[in-house]
Formats: sequence, C-alpha cells, structure tokens
Amino acid sequence: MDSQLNGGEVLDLDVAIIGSGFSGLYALHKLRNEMGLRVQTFENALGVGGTWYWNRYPGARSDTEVSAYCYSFDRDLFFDWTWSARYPRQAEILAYLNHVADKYDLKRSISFGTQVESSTFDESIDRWVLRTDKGQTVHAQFLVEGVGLLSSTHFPEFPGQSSFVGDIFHTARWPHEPVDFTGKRVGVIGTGSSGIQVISEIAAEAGRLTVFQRTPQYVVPSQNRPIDEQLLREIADDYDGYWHSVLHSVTAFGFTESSVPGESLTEEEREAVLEEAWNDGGGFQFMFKTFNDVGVSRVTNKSVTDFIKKKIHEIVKDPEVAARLTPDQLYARRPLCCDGYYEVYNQANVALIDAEATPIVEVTPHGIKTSDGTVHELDIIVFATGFDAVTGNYLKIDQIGRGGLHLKDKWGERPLTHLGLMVNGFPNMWTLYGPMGPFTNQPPLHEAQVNFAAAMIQFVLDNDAQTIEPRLEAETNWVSTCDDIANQTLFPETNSWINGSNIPGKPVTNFFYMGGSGAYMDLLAAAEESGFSDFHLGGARVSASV
Ligand code: N01
Repeated sequence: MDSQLNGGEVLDLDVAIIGSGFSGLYALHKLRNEMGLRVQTFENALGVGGTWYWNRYPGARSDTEVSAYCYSFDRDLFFDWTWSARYPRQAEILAYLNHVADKYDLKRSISFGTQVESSTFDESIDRWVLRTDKGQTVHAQFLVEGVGLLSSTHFPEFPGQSSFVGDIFHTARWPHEPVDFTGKRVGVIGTGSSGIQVISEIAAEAGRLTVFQRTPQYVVPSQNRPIDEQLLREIADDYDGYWHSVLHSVTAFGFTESSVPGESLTEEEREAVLEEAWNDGGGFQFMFKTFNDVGVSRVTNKSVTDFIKKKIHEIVKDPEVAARLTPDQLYARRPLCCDGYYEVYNQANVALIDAEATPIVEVTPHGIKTSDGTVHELDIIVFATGFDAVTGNYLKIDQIGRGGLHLKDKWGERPLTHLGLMVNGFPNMWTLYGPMGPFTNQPPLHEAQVNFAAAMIQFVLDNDAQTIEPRLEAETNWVSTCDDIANQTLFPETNSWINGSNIPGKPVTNFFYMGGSGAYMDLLAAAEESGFSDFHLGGARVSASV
C-alpha cells in the first residue's frame, strides 16, 4: 500500500492508526504483520518516535530505567540492541524506535506529515471516516489512537510575546538543528521534568541563565550509570518471567516496589532508607521503592519531603536561593529525577526568579518583565511549560461518535472511558494510554493494551460482527472505580498536569487508574476471559454473542 496517498483518494482499511510513537508502532506491527490486516498509520511528524521525535531539547532523556523502557514482544530485539546507560538520551531512544520501525518494515505503512483532522463514525456503514489535512478520506473498520499522553503542547502566550527579537523555543517542539547557547542570555520558563533537564544541560553553556520558577519541585538524582550487567543476565535467564514481573508490579518500572509502610518505621529508619534511595537514584524509585505508603500516608510523605528539603539546603550554598527552591507541597506530583539539578544554582551565571511571587507579566522585545517591574534581558526564551496532557491530542481531532456525539462534548466535564481504552458511543475506537488508563511506566502497558485491542478486533472478526464498544454501565463503573482509588491517595491534593490544573479552563479532575499495573493486567485478562462481557458486539450474525 502506498504510504503517501494522493488528495481526493478514498482509502479503505481494516484499521487506521493515529501516531507512530511507542504505542502506534507496536500496534502497526501487531495488526499488520501478525494479524495480516490492512492497516495504515497517520503521523503528524515527519518521522517515527512520538515523544522522542519532538522532544529534542538539550538534556532530554528517559528517566525510566531503559531495561523496562523498551519493547518486550521480541526477545531478539531486546538483546540485539545495546543501550549506553540506564537513562539514555533522546537521540538514542529515537534511534531505537527507528531501528524497530525498520526491522519490522513499518515505515511503508505510515503516512508521515499527515494530521488527522476529523474522525466520524458513519453508522450506515459501521466504519470510521477520517479526513486528513492532505484532503484524504479514509474508511476504516477499526481506529487505534496512539496520540500520546504528553504530546499536545502547553505554550502560553504572554502579552507582547510576538515583539521578542530573540528566539523562542518550546522543549517539546525543539528544532532539529542544534541551538547554540554559548555566551547567550537564556531564560527558561518552567521547572517540571523538561525544565530541570534543559536547565541542568544548558547552564554550563549559557552566558547567563535565568530560571522562571512558579512552583518549586522535589528533584532527586538519577545517578545515571551503565545498565547493571547482572540485571541483563537475569533477564536473559528468564525473559518471560522478567516481563511478567514488570507488568505485575505496581508501576511497571522494572524494579520491585517496597512492601514496607514507612509508618511502621522510626524517623531514623526512614531516613536511612531514603539516603540509600538518594544514592541509588531515580524518581519513581524514590517514591515507590522506598516505602509502600509515600503516596497515601502523610507521615511517610512528610519524611520524604523533609529529607529532600534538607538535601536542597545542603547542596545549594545561598540559603535564600535554597529557600526559593524548596517546595511546601506534598510529594505527590509526578516524581522527578535529574543529576546535578540543584547544583546548577551554585553557578555564578544562573539566577532563579520566583515567578509565583513576581509573575511574568509581559515579554518585551528584549526580555521578560516580571510583576516587580524588572525586565530580565534575554537572547533566547525556552518554554518548558509542558502539555495539555492525557486528553489534549484526542480533542485536537474532531471526533464524532454515534448519533453525532462529539468527543469534546462527551468529555466536556471530564474524560470517560472503559479501562482507559474505549469510549461508549465511539465503537471500534481504542485510546491507547488514554484517560482513565493506568498511571505507570508506559511502554510495557502500551504492548498490553495493543494486545488487548488486537484480541477484541479478533473477537469482532471471529463473530462476524461489525462493531464493539463498552457498555455505558461498565464505563460509569470504571470511572468511579478510578476516582475511588485516586481519592485514597494524596495525588489529588497537588496541582499539575496529572489533574488537568495546568491548563486554564480544563476540567480539574482525576485522569488515571491508580490501582497499579498488576491489578490492571488482571482486569484485562478477566475481561478477555469473560468474552468481553462489558462490551456490546454490534452487527453480529452469531446471535448468542450480541
Ligand atoms: O511539564 P510540567 P514538563 N508561567 O507540566 C510551568 C513527562 N516528561 O514538560 O508547576 C510560568 O511538568 C509550570 O509551573 P507550575 C513527565 O511525565 C518526562 O516538564 O504549573 N510557569 C511547571 O513548572 C512530566 O511530568 C521526561 O506552577 C508556567 C512547568 O511550566 C511531563 O512530561 C522529560 C506557566 C511545566 O511542567 C510534563 O513535564 C520531560 C506559566 N504560564 C517530560 N505554565 C523524562 O524525563 C506552565 N508553567 C522521561
């Protein structure tokens, strides 16, 4: 099949996939190569990689140990590829994803540089009708969307921004040509995962670096180093067992989470555990490998925040700067890690602006003006301001289900899905790692969700049916289960992209299933064993299945 269609042509497919990041690539392999379906992928970017295509900013790297941040479906692929470190850089991960796309001959079925603008379910033919910005029309029985959890950029526009005479970049839309910071006056807005990585990297290069921090964050070191050879030997000895244990852990990050409640220990004992974790590195490890109640116990959470606060004051020499860097919130945002982050603020060329106390009010032709009237003169402004997460990319496409129902209306108050994967009223459509899906390391769960979607597609085909969609009651129950679990944690008490509060006007709510990867895997298995009883099969000729 031609990967580049001519405008005006109608393409008839079994499956249309949107996105060629980790999830979309595997979906293409599974559905085309393994199941023999007629599949075409539509990809906005000019290459594969999703997140790793777009986020080329200096310092961008995985903060998940790469031995669990990769595909598992082919043992040869796993052992044929050699990673340079536990937390590889963006370029290395992008090279890996290109290698995967080439090894499984995927690129010939991807329309690059193609934005799907709308997808409408045509009930008269039980097909999705997609329209692209290239004027193409696509008919597909099944629609698999791997559009990215953190992909739709949040790019605030301050008054006067267009008057800035220097360069403005967003970390998640970084140019392909390297940016030269040498001797330049650089401003970075934002101190989330992207901000801390870009700040730590360019501080050495920039003439002067001014960081505009609104909310201080807890950052622990990554302690990046080569992958443990012993771990690789253990994976080789029991490959399936390793991936089973990853998927059946809580976070799917490839380490064993603690089963010890911090509350059961003394303050000194907790501190010893935290010191060991600090020296071993990793944000998710710090939250989940230390104790099993950091996210639910105020006592344990306070020990963790006290410990990191103490570290900030030990590392940062100027007590005023250390105080500005010190959060006063719970340790209940997405945990961050980065080597050498706090150390940067000891450099004479780095300044930290408290953008909460003195917010940015304007971008002038030569810099950023804060509310105290100061103009911080700059040559380059880097927006590390994050994403309209989870739902952003789904809602960029005008998606219309049964009865003319628009997804943006269905999700107006809050997103609704069953298992984070399917939406009532939107048959034959899968939202990979979509809202109300698991809050875990993504690649292993992408594979699990694609396998589940593939089993559902096979189920539809085996039953000579046309459609499958979740029953409304199942969707309602799922969302309320997700909310019940989230409400037992401390996460709803902090504001970030995790609850939508980073985007003005976006509903602030729970977007995740926080019951853990293992429990989620059990639910997928049970759904399949039940013959997908939570789902309605439409147009089947086998009456018993309807
Ligand atoms: O985005 P963020 P991110 N004025 O939303 C600030 C993944 N990721 O791109 O906290 C001033 O976390 C905002 O301030 P506040 C990872 O899952 C992974 O950094 O809202 N400031 C905040 O400081 C991560 O969690 C890696 O007060 C403004 C920052 O911008 C997720 O992506 C690397 C502002 C945004 O932080 C998002 O991370 C990168 C404004 N108007 C990303 N608007 C890995 O390491 C926003 N901010 C794998």
